[in-house]
Amino acid sequence: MIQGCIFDLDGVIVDTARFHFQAWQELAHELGFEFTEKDNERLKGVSRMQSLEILLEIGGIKATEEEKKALADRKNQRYRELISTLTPQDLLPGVMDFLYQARRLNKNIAIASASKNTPLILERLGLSNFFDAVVDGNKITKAKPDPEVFITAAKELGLVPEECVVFEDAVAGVKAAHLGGMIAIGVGTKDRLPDADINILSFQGLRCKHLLEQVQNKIEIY
Ligand code: B16
Ligand code: MG
Repeated sequence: MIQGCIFDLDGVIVDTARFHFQAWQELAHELGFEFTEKDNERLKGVSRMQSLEILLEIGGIKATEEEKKALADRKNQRYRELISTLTPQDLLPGVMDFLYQARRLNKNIAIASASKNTPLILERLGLSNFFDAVVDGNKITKAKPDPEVFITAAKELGLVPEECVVFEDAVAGVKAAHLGGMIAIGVGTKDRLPDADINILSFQGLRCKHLLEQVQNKIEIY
């Protein structure tokens, strides 16, 4: 029986991907190359330093460890400037209603994000004390697709992985959920997230009870 819902943050609760994209793109321009929205897909759910590695590979740029650290810091400073403009209005459509439905069904809810900026984002959204557990890039050492972030979240909720369902918008995140032994709900099309057990396009109008029944059916089939 599903007892816990674990939500990725960026791209699931709030659309911060456009800010990550803007900050990485500005860095690419400073370094003298183009970085497209399609390139940005490869960075979703991936840690900051891994994202930088991908960006430098796209630009064909070599850098020392020290230079990489400085570049990542520069991007993060810009990103924090951009996310400081977030307000509760920036929650993705239907998210708040869905979270309240989960609460009414007595489900535990957690955030599991690769982002070290999770505390600032939750504060801007007015959700600092809303979740039963928050596991983010400051608490974990292994980035998605490693399941560490989801396994830790389940543990903090006092649940076993089989009792949890994960909501994810990134390919690496869906893989991490599966490696952790959890059902993955892909927030995005089947085209973009082909391995998700169930795909939803948004939380708008979504009935939590109905969705969890669908999840339960999947578990029984598997
Ligand atoms: P930061 P999620 C991920 O968050 C983002 O999808 C990814 O693009 C970003 O590089 C990563 O967080 C690290 O973020 O630089 O803020 O620590 O999707 O796991 O919530
Ligand atoms: Mg995400």
